[in-house]
Amino acid sequence: MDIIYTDDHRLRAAKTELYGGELVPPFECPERMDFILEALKERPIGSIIAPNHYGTDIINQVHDADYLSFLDTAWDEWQAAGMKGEPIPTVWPSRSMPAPHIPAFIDGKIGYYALSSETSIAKGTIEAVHASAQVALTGADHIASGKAHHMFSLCRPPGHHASRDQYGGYCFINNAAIAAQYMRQNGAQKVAILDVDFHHGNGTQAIFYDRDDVMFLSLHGDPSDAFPHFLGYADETGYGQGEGYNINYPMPPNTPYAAWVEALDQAIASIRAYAPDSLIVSFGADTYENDPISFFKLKSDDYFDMGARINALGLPTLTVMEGGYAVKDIGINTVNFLIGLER
Ligand code: 5XA
Ligand code: ZN
Repeated sequence: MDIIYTDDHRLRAAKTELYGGELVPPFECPERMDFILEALKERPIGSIIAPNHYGTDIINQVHDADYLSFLDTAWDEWQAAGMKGEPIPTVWPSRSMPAPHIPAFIDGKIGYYALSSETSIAKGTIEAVHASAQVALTGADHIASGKAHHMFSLCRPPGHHASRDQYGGYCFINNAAIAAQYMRQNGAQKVAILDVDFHHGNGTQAIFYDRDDVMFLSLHGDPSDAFPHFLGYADETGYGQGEGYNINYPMPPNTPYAAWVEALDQAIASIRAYAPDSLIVSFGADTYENDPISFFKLKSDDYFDMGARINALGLPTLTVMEGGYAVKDIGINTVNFLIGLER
């Protein structure tokens, strides 16, 4: 399995994350990629190749134009307003303000386009975000063109929390969603996205919620206890044409692999019944027992089995990197998954 990767992710190097009432160094940091690359060097699974460039057509189909132009200029506008630190939203259109205008001033705009407050935008963020999107599109192209049966898009920043017009949870452009849209436009009639990151992929769910050509299945920490809190419940099953094509498996604190894998097997059975042309796995290693911001109890060896079960579907599969913050072990766990996937 080849790996798509670019060093351009390093352009995203925010200094601050609002966590536990304090400004701390972001959990989502460039070192995450270094540990994965190191593990891939120790246990090679294929070549590491640079992304191609596919422009912005597909990105424009998945995200709104006003949101993308906000991302383009947010850092510069924040600087121009004379702000000292990194942009963190302080006000939102709340339930009592249901039809918000888009404010002109950057402080208001950030509140409009952010879904959460941990994700600081910094100099270089937008460049890294677009590079990450091209990493996803390159992986999608290799699968859609039949050049490869398995590909790994080593995306950073991640994407699954980004909706059509909101960023947050360290995500800006939804890499898995643009990969699915690319595949749909390049031969696939049906695509399934299986999200095994600890957090619910609220952005991916929202983007495809009313569609039956992209099925979305997510295994995650129960949103009643875990970020993103306001989406990811089991009764969210799709809307209109999309009814029945969204499946959530929320699970409680301390879930071990033995329980988690029962949900995985159910998801796999649903994917088999859907019979997609290709599969996208939103992979996060934050299901790991030592992840600092998550609460599942998966062990390093469990990732082999996870990969092998998904591989048994026999589908052309693109794995897209999402979260995982136990940086010392993120490489081991990710490579275990990828090796399992090729078993
Ligand atoms: O998959 N999403 C993440 O790992 C980010 C969660 C951010 C929580 N504040
Ligand atoms: Zn996550």
